[in-house]
Order: sequence, then C-alpha cells, then structure tokens
Amino acid sequence: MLTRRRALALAAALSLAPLGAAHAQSVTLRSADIHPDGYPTVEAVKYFGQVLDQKTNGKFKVQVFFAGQLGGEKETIEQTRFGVIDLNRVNTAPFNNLIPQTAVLGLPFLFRDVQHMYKVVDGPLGQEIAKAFEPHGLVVLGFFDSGARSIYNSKRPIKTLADMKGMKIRVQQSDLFISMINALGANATPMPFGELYSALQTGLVDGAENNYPSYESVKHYEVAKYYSLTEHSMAPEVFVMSKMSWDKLSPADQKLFKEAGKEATLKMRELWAKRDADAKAVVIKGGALINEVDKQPFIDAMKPVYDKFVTTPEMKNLVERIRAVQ
Ligand code: GTR
Repeated sequence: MLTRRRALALAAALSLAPLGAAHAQSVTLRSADIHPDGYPTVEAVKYFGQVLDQKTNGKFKVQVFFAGQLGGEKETIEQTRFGVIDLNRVNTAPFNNLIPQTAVLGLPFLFRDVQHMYKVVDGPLGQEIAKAFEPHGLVVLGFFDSGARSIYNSKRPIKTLADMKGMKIRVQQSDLFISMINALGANATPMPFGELYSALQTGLVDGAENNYPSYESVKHYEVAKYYSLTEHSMAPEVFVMSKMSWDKLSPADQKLFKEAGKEATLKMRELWAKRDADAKAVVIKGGALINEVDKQPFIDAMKPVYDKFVTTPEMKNLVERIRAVQ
C-alpha cells in the first residue's frame, strides 16, 4: 500500500516540468483500470488517448495499464490523487466514503433507467458532483455507463428477501454498498475486485453483485452461476485525472482534455451497449442461470440505507433534484 509520505515524494519527483510545455517532447500519461484489455472502459480510455493525440498534434499520448496492473481501485485512487498516476477509470463506489456526493449516484433504486442516469450525469447535477472531486485532488473527465448491478451467487437463485439470509456477499469498498447488502439481510464483505474469483471459488464468499460485463469478463459465472436481476444500483463509472497533472496543463490543453473526455464518454456508451448484450449471451452459454426478481420488497428493504446516507439538507436536496429529472 502506498503511504501518504511515499506518494508525496513520488509526486514531487514527477512534478518537475509542466505537462506538454513547448520544449517538451510528447508526454505519455498513465491511466489505470482494473478491467481486462478490450473491456469498454479500457477501450474508451484508449480512444480518449487517440482523440487527444490528434487534437494536440501528438503532444499527449495515453497508455492504459489495464487488468489492475497498477493496483486495485482503492490504491490507484490514492496514487491518482497524489499525481503518481495521471488518469484513472474507476467506479464511483470506492469514492463514496471520501466524497459523500458520489454516494448519491449509487443509491439503491434511485435511477428509473439508464436514460435517467445519463440525463443526471450529463447535466448540471453531474457537474455539481464532478466539482466535489476537485478538493480531493481529482478532475472528472467523464461519467461512463456501468449498467445496473445485480446479485449473483453460488448457492441458489435469489427470488425473495428470504433467499438473501445468511449469504456472504462481496461488495465494493464503500460503506454505502456494505449497508445496501446488509439491509437485504445478507452479510456484506468488502474486498477488491481482483480477489473475488478465488474468494468465490474457495467459498470465502457466496456471491457478489455486478453488471453482466464484469460477471462475464473475469468468468465469475463459472463459480457463481445464479444471477438474479435485482438491478439495485446503477453507480456509474468515472474517468478522472489527477489535479496535480491537470494543473500543469495550459488552459488551452485543459479545454482539449475536456473535449476528448466527452468524446470518450460517448464512445464508451456505444461500446457498453454492445458488450452488455454480448456478455449476457456468453454467461448464458457458460451455464449461468438468470432469474427475474419481484423488486418491491427489495426497494422497501432499502429504506434504512436512505436514512443512513441521505441525512444532510444538501444530500436530501440532491436526491430530490435527481428524482425530478425527467
Ligand atoms: C465494476 C466496475 C469496476 C469495479 C467493479 C467492482 O462494475 O466497472 O470499476 O468497481 O465493478 O465491483 O469492484
């Protein structure tokens, strides 16, 4: 684990020259992702690099370190905050404890559908939430799609709340996600995504929750075949840049980075729609058993989660404004 001292020392060593200064040669920015090569988030950040390369006549390039080469999301977030990594594509969940506004995006059953989520993150509310990253050393370049998360496990199909009793379910490292799974009557176990396959295989946990592409890409369906469509959260992905790297850019380059971020976001959504459908087909072929869930009891059971996380007037107001978006 990267200590704060070591991160600061590394950051100081890396921050000698302004990025892309006139005298400098082409600058290669490092970007982290836990997903494997070919996954829509990885491809979208590669695309960001191509657009940036083109827009800046080769001044900036991006190298994506996929498949967790730079560490789990918690670690790479810290490294990005301290300027050791320039760019990072992560889910919003691991930011929840640090930046409370991000928890709103993961709240259970908040978005009516993906279109609702897009409208929120693409509009003024998205900008407001993005602003909340800045005091923590990060600049948001785009919110990417992550579909809806559903519960999967190795024991039985989840049809009612009673089926959740006693299940050990892995969650992301976020108090919100811990609380959500516990509210459903299961036992939440936070752990990094990279450790999950073996945790499922050895029975350390019974299940987890995620979208089809994540369930498919690292073959969790091989070790947890029951996939139950709870669709309880639509916590989106976020593509961030270290503010330390950002502050070294000229205002003109910052504008180009934002533009490239927008183009990468659109590209990602296009890739996502295809991968989501393909992943569903792959898991079914691989033996996954998918079942529908009557969601109302699950929605009702989440009330304590709202009571716990939506406490301040600001958070309440944010949730109300999200609900009001048509
Ligand atoms: C995926 C998401 C990852 C990571 C993972 C997890 O859907 O794309 O960034 O958050 O879930 O559950 O850890």
